[in-house]
Amino acid sequence: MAAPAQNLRIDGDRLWDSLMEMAKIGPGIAGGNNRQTLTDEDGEGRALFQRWCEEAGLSMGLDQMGNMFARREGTDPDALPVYVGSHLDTQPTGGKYDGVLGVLGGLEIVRTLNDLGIRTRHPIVVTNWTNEEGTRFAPAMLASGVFAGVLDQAWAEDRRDAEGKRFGDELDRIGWRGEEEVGKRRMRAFFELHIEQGPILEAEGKDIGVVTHGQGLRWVQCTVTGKGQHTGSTPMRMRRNAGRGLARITELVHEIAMARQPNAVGAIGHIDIYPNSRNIIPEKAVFTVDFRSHELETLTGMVDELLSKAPAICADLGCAFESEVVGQFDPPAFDPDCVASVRSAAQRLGYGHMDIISGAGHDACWINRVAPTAMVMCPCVDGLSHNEAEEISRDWARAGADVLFHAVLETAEIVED
Ligand code: HGY
Ligand code: MN
Ligand code: MN
Repeated sequence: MAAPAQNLRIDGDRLWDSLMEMAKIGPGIAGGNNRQTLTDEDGEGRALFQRWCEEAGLSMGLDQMGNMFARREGTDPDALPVYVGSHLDTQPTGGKYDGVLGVLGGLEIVRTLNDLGIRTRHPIVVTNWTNEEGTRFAPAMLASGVFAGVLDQAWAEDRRDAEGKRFGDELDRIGWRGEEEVGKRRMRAFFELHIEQGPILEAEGKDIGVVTHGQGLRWVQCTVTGKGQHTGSTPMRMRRNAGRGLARITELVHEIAMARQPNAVGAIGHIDIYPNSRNIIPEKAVFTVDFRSHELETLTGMVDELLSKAPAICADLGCAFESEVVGQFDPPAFDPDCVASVRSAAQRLGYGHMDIISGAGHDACWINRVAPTAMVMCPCVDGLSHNEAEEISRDWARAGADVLFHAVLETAEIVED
């Protein structure tokens, strides 16, 4: 298959305008977005994406987990489609680009092919995966995990948010559950464009990250149980303070990751204290440890060390300790041929690029189990993400979408007139 011509480029201004338009839906309080999965705002964002897809002549498929599949026909209807996409849901204090750049970058490829009248042999399908973030309904990458057959659909639909609302009920409530069975689609390949969400590309002065691998992840939800008592009248020696267990385990998690540098990270991002009253000694602390590494042995070693030490720490405080793994995936290695098409696209287009390991999890990490998959990354300012101040430049968005365009086009095969 001949490589796409060097002058084939997407319309960076149109992509940027679409990003800004989508960012108006589910605005945050500090310039970013709060468009959490299966909220009304998520429904609005889906409707806008659907309208844009229909305006681009795409036919929309929707499966039972709310995954959206907007299809542009190829000349060979039997050829497996090339999928391209990411997610439209955001963190509660999310940015405008995490996930959205990958979905709208895929749409921009279709818009450009329409403008240029280019036909491809393989169909192209632009995808929005439901609940990539996993912040309202754990775990992350929930619907792509069901699609890849690694997560059970009934289990996924029973996941509950902090208010006890059920995933399946919320999907029905916003009206975005399709009839299509999940995971029956077969793909020629899947490509995902995503901001790096880390500082490496910007620091190295590169416009493109060629993602060869991803980090594996373990989310260990811990429960420390002590005794709720009066903060004023209870003698110190009688206290069983669950908050102290949280504090000591927070430090332990940091030490476990620091002992494995540079190939490990660990932190506790989700914390609930009960009853969370100013004058009651914390009775219970529920929190999630987030460990990551691209080395499986390092990742499992961190979990083992946590679970070997945490019970004794809590016992010493007169508290009980329980844990449950609520999210996990092993370190993925992406498809060498797809990765090569990303790398050659960056070279052909003259963008500075480097191989990189993804620090964050992505839907591509699961889809990599069922189809040849690769990712394209662009920098973000100061490496900041999962923060409303997340920012990228127009040039970075354009570069990422150009490389995505060429990788998709090379795989979907241009049909010469
Ligand atoms: O948690 C992650 O890595 C992804 O951003 N959901
Ligand atoms: Mn993301
Ligand atoms: Mn994210």
